[in-house]
Amino acid sequence: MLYRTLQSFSKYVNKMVPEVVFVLGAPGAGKGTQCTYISKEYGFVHLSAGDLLREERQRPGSEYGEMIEEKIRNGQIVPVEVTCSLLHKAMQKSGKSRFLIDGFPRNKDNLEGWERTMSDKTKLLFVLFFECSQSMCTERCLGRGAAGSGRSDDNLDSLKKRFNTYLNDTMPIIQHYEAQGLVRKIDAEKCPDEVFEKVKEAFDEIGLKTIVC
Ligand code: UP5
Ligand code: MG
Repeated sequence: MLYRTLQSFSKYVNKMVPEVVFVLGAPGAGKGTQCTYISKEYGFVHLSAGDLLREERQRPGSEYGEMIEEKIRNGQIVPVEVTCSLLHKAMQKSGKSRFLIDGFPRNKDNLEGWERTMSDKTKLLFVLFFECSQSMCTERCLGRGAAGSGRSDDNLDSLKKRFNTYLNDTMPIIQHYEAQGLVRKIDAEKCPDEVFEKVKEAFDEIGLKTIVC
């Protein structure tokens, strides 16, 4: 009897732990686009670390605004204390329990900061890794810039820096998770719908169900 009660209590507690999927890949690989599809189909809350930082940059009176702008324009990574705190607040505010964390963790500082402050409060389900060539990603971001994205980093100079950071700092993080068998690699060079078909396979593989409307 006691064993059963403890078992159902532990199931209840486990259910309460927020579940997280990290979404990584080069600048312009399609992380944001695919997260929109996933959140519609699987009910995850999409939290883009880049979007949260851009919002914080715009917030009147933010003590981090200038620092964030400089880092973003130069393709450098904002200190984890700032990003993690924005992510944590957004998770709490949502009141939900399943999150796609888009574009994070992208260096050792991010990884260590997350592990220090968030890993015991969350459960990492897996890491989605969108693989796309530098030339295709650059073309996509420049296209988005030309179409009026307003992003201060959608230009050739920033893109070169963003790519250097991606190769030097983010790839080792992806390899770190790969060594733990947590990475689902997706060919992101196809059209968005075809990419999403592969994403769905990854979600189905771990038994995540689509939302029934
Ligand atoms: N597009 C998308 N998919 C396509 C497809 N399959 N076929 C053809 N076109 C496709 O897509 C980019 C463009 O490509 C769009 O026009 C889209 O329509 C098209 P998107 O889905 O936006 O790609 P995404 O991978 O999200 O590209 P993004 O530019 O957002 O990636 P980044 O990782 O560079 O940007 P992010 O916003 O995450 O970070 C920006 C900066 O913030 C970083 O460089 C860094 O300075 C800072 N940052 C931190 O410091 N810490 C963090 O934790 C996060 C960010
Ligand atoms: Mg994005």
